[in-house]
Formats: sequence, C-alpha cells, structure tokens
Amino acid sequence: MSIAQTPEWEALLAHRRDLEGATLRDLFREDPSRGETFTAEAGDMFLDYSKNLVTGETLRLLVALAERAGLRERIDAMFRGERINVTEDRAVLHVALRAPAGEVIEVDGQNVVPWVHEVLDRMSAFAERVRSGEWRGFTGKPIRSVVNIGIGGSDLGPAMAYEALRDFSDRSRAFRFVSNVDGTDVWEATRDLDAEETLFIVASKTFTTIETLTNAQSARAWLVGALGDEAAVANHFVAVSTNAEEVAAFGIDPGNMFEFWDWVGGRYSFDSAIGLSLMIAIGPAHFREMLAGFRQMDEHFRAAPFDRNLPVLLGLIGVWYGNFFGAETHAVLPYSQYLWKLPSYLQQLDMESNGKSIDLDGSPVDHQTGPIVWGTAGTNGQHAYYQLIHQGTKLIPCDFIGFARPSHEVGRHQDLLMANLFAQTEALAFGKTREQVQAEGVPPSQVPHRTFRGNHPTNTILATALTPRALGRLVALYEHKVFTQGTIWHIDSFDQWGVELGKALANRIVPELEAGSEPELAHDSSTNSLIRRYRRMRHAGGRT
Ligand code: G6Q
Repeated sequence: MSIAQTPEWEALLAHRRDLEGATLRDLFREDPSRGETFTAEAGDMFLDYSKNLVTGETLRLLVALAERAGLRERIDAMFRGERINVTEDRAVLHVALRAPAGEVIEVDGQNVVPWVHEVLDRMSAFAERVRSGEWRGFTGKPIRSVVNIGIGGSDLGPAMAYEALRDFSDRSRAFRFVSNVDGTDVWEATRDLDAEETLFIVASKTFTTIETLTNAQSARAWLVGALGDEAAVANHFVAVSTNAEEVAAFGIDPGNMFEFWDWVGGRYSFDSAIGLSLMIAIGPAHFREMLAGFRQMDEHFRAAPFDRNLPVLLGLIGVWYGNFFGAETHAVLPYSQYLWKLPSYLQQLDMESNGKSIDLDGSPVDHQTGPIVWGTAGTNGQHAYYQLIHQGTKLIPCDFIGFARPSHEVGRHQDLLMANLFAQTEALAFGKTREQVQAEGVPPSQVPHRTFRGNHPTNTILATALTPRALGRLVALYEHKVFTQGTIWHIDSFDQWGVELGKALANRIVPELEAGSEPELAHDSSTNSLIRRYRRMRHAGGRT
C-alpha cells in the first residue's frame, strides 16, 4: 500500500485542514515557550525548528508516519549492510567509511571495516608524503599544486569540503577542482601552474565517465607536453576508483590507485578515497576528525528517538511542507562564507537521491518526492532573492545554518553576520503587520507593499564553530535527512538512472558534430536543425 493511502497519511491530511489559517504568530502566542521546546541537539549541533507550522500533534503524527514507513527497520538495514539500493542490487554503506576500526559491518559475509581503514592508512601515508615534500615530481621538485579531476559525486564533495575547511588547509599549496567537460575548466585550472610541481588526482568511481577521462587526457597531454616525457605521468598522476583495469588502461600505475567500493554512492563518497585531495589539503589528522564528526551524527541518527533526532526531524518537516502544503523547493542558507559550495553539494545529494517518481516496488508514486534544493551563503542572498521568500507567492521552507564562533575575528563582522541570520528568521516568521507599518507613518498607498505577511517557516541550525568535526556532522545530518525522506516516500535514494541517461545520450551526437562531411541525422527536427546550425556556426571562424 502506498504511504499516501495509509491512515497515518490521512491523519496528517486532516490535521493539515485543522491547521488551516494558523500562523506562526498564533503558535508562538499560544505557546510562548515553543522556542525552547521545539528544539533538539546532537553533540554541539543545535536545531531550532520552532519557527515551523508544526504543533506537538503535528510531530506526533509525523513520527507515526515514519514508523509506518518502517524508518527504524530501514536505518538498521542500512547499517547492517543490506542491499537496500535495490535497482543496482547494492549495499549502501557510506556509514562504514567512518566506522571505528573495531566495528564489524559485513557485505556478503566480509567485514568491510578493515578495508576502509587500510585505504585510509594508505591515503594518510600518501598525503603525508606530498605534504612533507617527500613525494617528488618527475624532475625532482616537491608538489605545490594539486588538481582533482572528477565530476558529480567525484567532484562536488571534495570541492565543497575543501572550501569549507580552507582555514585548516596547507596554504602553501594550490588546490583546484576540474569537472566540466568545457575545455575552459581544465585550461584555466592549468594555465598558470608549473607542471613540474603539479599532481593530478583522477577521481572516478567507474573510470569510464567521459568528462573526467577527457579532462584527464588533456591534463596528461599538458603535463607530457611540458615535461617532454611520457614517464612523467607516474609521478604526477594518481587515481581514485573502483576500477583498477581502466585505471591501468589510462596509464596510471594501479599501485598509485586508491580504492573504494560499489557500496559507496558517488554523492556519498567524499569521506572515502574520493576525499584524497581534501586530505592532502587539510592533513590526515583533520580528515579523521571530520570522519569522527560524521560518525557522531551516524550514532545520533541510529539511536536518538525520532522526535529528538535531528536528521529525522528535518526529514519529517520537509515531508510536511512538500506533501501537505505543496512546497516545491527548499532553501539552504549557510551563514558562513566557507560553506559557499554547500548548497550545490546538497543539490546533488538531495535531488539526485530523491528525484524519483517510481517506488521501490516499481510503481509510479502517487505523492510528491524530493524538493528542488537551492541557496547561497548568507548574507549575499538577502540582497538578491530573499525578496521572493518574504513577499512572493511561493512557500519556501528554509534552513539557516550559523556558527557561534567565527573562523576569523575581524572587527564586528561575526555579530553582524549572525544578527542578519536571526533577524531574517524572525522577519520571515512574524512579518510586519499593517498596523506596524501604519504606525511608522508610511503613506497609505505604500502600506500594502511594505506589509509582510510572515508565516514563512525556517529551521535554524547552530553549531559552535566550523571545524572538520562540525562539517562531518553537518553533512551526515543532510545525508540522513535525505534517507529519512526517501524511506517515507518508498523510493530508491541510491540509484541515479537519470544521470546514466545523460552519460549515454551525448555519445550518440559526438560523432555527428565531429564528422568531416555533413552527417546523416535521424533525430527530431529540432535537434537535427540545431546540430546543422551548430556545425555551420562552428566552422564559420572568428568570435563576433
Ligand atoms: C553520484 C552520481 C554521479 C557520479 C558522477 C561521476 O552519486 O552517481 O554524480 O558521481 O557521474 O561518476 P564517476 O565517479 O564514476 O566518474
């Protein structure tokens, strides 16, 4: 039976009708202490979800829905290594990547935790060799620049985490991330580098992804062109992959390959060897600190009662708006410049995981699934699109993320930054009434424009400081939030057939673009004519 046909869902629909017209102003008036009670904690991470259109009854009904969906059993199944990624017939064990050495997590009767630690140790040893200068380039110089080549899950995670933890990174080295097949990306990333001092990390789970292989080939041509010897590749290229054969075929010594496994999904992989660039940047000790942060949230997710469980609460509140209020999007707004790539990272994590319309039994879903996720680091968004959140016609639930201690004490910046965060959530919730605006002496014709309805729901996530541990906790929070929602919607959050489609589609058109003479085209009339026009424009020469 679909979750949308269950009595628990029906009860939420009825409850939603009961709440019609309720406002956050009312809820806070009726229960002045809700700012203290509608909160939860995990380690030093604090969640205030009081500025949501939820009551104690809403929570009770949402938790009942989670129980009905078998969330507890699904969490246990994931941690036990069951093949919960059914369409790919794989276990889903990113949680094993942060399990302590003594833990036992089995896949097909094999304990995978020792493998995880073996690779971590190899990564640590390699990272230390690069960082200490012991690992040398072909001409004997130490490595000064590290370029990660990957895309999607093999790029966004390490790139986001590198930016997030830049303050912990080795500032004497440059770290760059090349992903786009647009040649500009690899061109710009290499144009000012010294090949003698550059290390490329080719990060690809499958080692068949056309963008990554094309960028890696171009990087290799650049390197060999500069150093004049194919043999230089051995000193300047390492790989992260599950596919040793393809790595060897590319010309990278499998001895310089760092392994991970098919039970780690791409978008859940930056705490595996995919994070090698990050580990070189921040050092193995900080990387392990980050893993400890992930682990803390894993344990919290596994053990905390649902009504005090941060990922479960975020997941359920998202379901509440998406399925019962018709919200289509969800904004994530980190008030930390170092987290500027977090929204893009979460876009993939959430939208690739829960952008599904077929359920685990192969039937079309009869309810909404994953939201459109977006956002920007605060306060920039305030001067751009917050207008629509405050006064537009759409319901946009938001997560505000802030830290009590700044990464850098610079003048008044920190308190100003956080004042903005708190003020935004307050204004979104409570708005500004017509009476307040009139009392300010605003001319009557302007009063409607300057009145703020309020009632825009937000979560506030507050932690002490942006450390490796805090980042681990934060990412695991969202991983498990996505899992919670996927479980309720009864979908496979761990496949990505839409991505696979894209990988195959372009391959058909490439030869048609590259053909010397006008190719036979058998697409629709739009695609045919775009290809013909492109060929004409491409070969006309010059940039107008
Ligand atoms: C992630 C997706 C996808 C993948 C990229 C790169 O969950 O599967 O974003 O990470 O397509 O794939 P490779 O790592 O195999 O190159």
